[in-house]
Amino acid sequence: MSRESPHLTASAHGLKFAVVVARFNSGITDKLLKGAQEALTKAGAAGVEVFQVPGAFELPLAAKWLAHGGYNAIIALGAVIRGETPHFDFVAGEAARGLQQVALECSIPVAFGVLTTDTLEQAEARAGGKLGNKGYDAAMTAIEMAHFGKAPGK
Ligand code: INI
Repeated sequence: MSRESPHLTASAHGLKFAVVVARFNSGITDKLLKGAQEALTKAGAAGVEVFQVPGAFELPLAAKWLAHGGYNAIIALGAVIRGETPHFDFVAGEAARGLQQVALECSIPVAFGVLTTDTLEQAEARAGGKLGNKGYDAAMTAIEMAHFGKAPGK
């Protein structure tokens, strides 16, 4: 669990989740996936399906396709690490913008578990290292928002 997790302890009983994970920087994203799966298993999720895409740029379209798959929430995982060109800004920016767009247009929680860091070390610290696991945190956000989505009068 992340040291500074803002999440309530939640049960995920009866809830189904899609996890979509980018293979780019898989040394990091594999750990984010492990964290997300740990959170969902601990919370007793009724169903978890994992899908892979090449990179973070592909996450929004995959999330959009999954938005109508009967899931209570989607968890998007990726790692965008700054290089020497502006490529980082396009990939990270479009991943964030696109995932939020899917959430709002399709009315489904899409948790943003995409690391955007300057260095590999910063990513490692947030993927099961000394700063927790943002995949775990994203899954906890998805659980909380899935409950919110089922709440009467929302
Ligand atoms: N994709 C990532 O997920 N992380 C990165 O750090 C990254 N960098 O640095 O280039 C990256 N690029 C690939 C991108 O997501 C797309 O897969 C590619 O542009 C094809 O659409």
